[in-house]
Amino acid sequence: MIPEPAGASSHAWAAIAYRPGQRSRDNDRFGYPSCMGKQEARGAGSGGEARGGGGVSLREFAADVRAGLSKQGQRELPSKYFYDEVGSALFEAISVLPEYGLTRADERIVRAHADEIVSRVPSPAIVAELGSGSGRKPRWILGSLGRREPAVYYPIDISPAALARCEWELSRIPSVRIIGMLNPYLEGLKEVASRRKDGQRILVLFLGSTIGNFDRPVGEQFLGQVRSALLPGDALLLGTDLEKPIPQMLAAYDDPVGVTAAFNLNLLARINRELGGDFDLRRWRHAARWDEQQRRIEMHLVSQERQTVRIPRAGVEVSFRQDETIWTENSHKYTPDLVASMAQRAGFRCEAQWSDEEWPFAESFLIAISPDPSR
Ligand code: AVI
Repeated sequence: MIPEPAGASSHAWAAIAYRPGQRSRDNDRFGYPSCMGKQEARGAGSGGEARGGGGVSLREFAADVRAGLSKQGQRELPSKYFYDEVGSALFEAISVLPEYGLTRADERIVRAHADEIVSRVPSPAIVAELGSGSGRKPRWILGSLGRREPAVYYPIDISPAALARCEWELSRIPSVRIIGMLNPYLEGLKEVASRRKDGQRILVLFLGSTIGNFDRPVGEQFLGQVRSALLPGDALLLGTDLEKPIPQMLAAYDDPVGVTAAFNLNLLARINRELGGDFDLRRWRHAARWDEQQRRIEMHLVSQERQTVRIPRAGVEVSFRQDETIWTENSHKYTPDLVASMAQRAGFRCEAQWSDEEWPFAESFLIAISPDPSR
């Protein structure tokens, strides 16, 4: 572990607490890097293993590609592999597209209600963020908290570059010390919890509707695991994108400029770069679909003709029919009530919700409740 600096983080590069070789299978599922500004990461795991963009081991990438593309029926690739250096830059571009209002709505709500959010967390408090983000959203909360008391902010991410960038962005907030945690989300949160001093409350930030990229039961299970790492009275600020008219949702995931298409296609390009694949990107197109039953946008890559693809470093050769798709991402949409009931099943009480007028999005302020209802 790299030791923490003695004083407050008045410089750009705050400490990164890194615990190698501790990734469990379950945590890995929740350990993909932040959804903003995911940058190239190297060495974010056990020593000596070859790594690709985003800090993921090439062996793991190859195994996931092999498993997903060898599936009978619907073939798939995990969305966590979107975020290599190119994919992270494309996601940054998506977040400023006029058709994709999610990121801006999230920031507007946090900014407008930062003082109230902070006032709901008793003093003294520390802040942990799942995903280190671009720093734009936590800035308002940390500014408010720093005006109240000296505070520590722990961004948790498996990408060292994303952490470094976040620390750079937030380094000048008065009275706030930043300690980056180079871990999967749940591991990092447990580590933060183990460092809390007597009487300190934790405010966890899980913004950007990242939860929407988990299957619904997995997302709920994840919230339950976050709850398990906390004590009653700790808080979770959860950002969720809300349902809106279908054409608006489809446009957000299939913009006319083609940035989202490039973001999706980059996954195939990444397989070519890192695993020696021979995907011909001109024979694939991006598609976004609304699944009415599951209430989610799905992203797919559609094979435009019959073709066979070889990926030597994943040890696969796959034939695709014309119009066959590879399913790459789910983005679930919510209603405010659905978020509150999901949170309740996971062990939280929803104390407040704020939404945005321009782009339906909800920020829910959740309090960890005692598992024993009589207490
Ligand atoms: C990161 N995540 C919340 C984004 C979303 O909206 O589901 C990822 C994304 N995929 C396409 N555009 C944005």
